[in-house]
Amino acid sequence: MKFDDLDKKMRVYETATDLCVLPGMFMIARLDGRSFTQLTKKGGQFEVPFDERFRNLMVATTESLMTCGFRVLYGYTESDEISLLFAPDEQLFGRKLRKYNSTLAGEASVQFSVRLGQAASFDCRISQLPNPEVVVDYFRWRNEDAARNALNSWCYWTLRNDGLNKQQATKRLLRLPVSEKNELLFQFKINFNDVPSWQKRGVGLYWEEYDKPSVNQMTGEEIMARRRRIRKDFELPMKGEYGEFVRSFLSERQTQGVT
Ligand SMILES: Nc1nc2c(ncn2[C@@H]2O[C@H](COP(=O)(O)OP(=O)(O)O)[C@@H](O)[C@H]2O)c(=O)[nH]1
Ligand SMILES: [Mg+2]
Repeated sequence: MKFDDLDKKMRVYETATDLCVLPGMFMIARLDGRSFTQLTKKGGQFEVPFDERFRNLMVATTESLMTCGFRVLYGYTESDEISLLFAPDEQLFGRKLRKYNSTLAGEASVQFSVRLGQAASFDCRISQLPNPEVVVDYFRWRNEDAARNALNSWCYWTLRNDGLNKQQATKRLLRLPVSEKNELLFQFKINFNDVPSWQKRGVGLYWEEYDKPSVNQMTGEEIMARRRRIRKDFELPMKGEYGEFVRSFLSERQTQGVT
């Protein structure tokens, strides 16, 4: 069989089941570290329950995903996961799902591994959301997940540090209401309100404009040039205010401004 014929024959098997995200659907990617419970435990290289160096690795990985060719309006990271909201009219790779999943998982894995100095990998999935309200709900969901995780992790490690083993600490926390988890921490002189915001609410990354002093090449005149850069927000707003904050990334100005 000639190469062209063979190519045509085989290509079908690769592409016939390709799924593309429909126009008008909002795309959000979520990447999650694979077996990071083990990875973070190994060699006791990270502090529990939260470690700033680990957080910085996640933030740097999120930033690299926002600057690797996709039009990402908002990046969000908590624990070992990253969420990315794409511009609604993103056309890269013809909106082919497999391209987004594989490229983003590969990019996150390599960026995180290089910074950590050891192999680590991420999986990726794409949510296809029908309207801005669901986009807001998505981010409120991950935000709430961060808060729940933070409370549980703080309680768990406080009990472990108090001498309980894995099973005892887990059992002690089983079905314990939120108020009693707060109370438990309080008994150890930990006020959950005072726990750093990034641990409870995660970290947001988004584009901001700024004026950069430069020189007009034609006239030699000093001018201010409008530039864009990524802002890392370690103090995200809460509840309803967070909803408004997420909604603002879908405003016309924001969705058209990303390059
Ligand atoms: N020590 C430490 N571990 C963390 C930190 N953030 C996330 N992790 C770990 O990352 C894991 C993420 O949970 P999950 O994705 O469900 O677990 P996985 O399936 O093993 O990746 C948690 O169980 C923690 O062990 C951190 O700041 N410090
Ligand atoms: Mg994980």
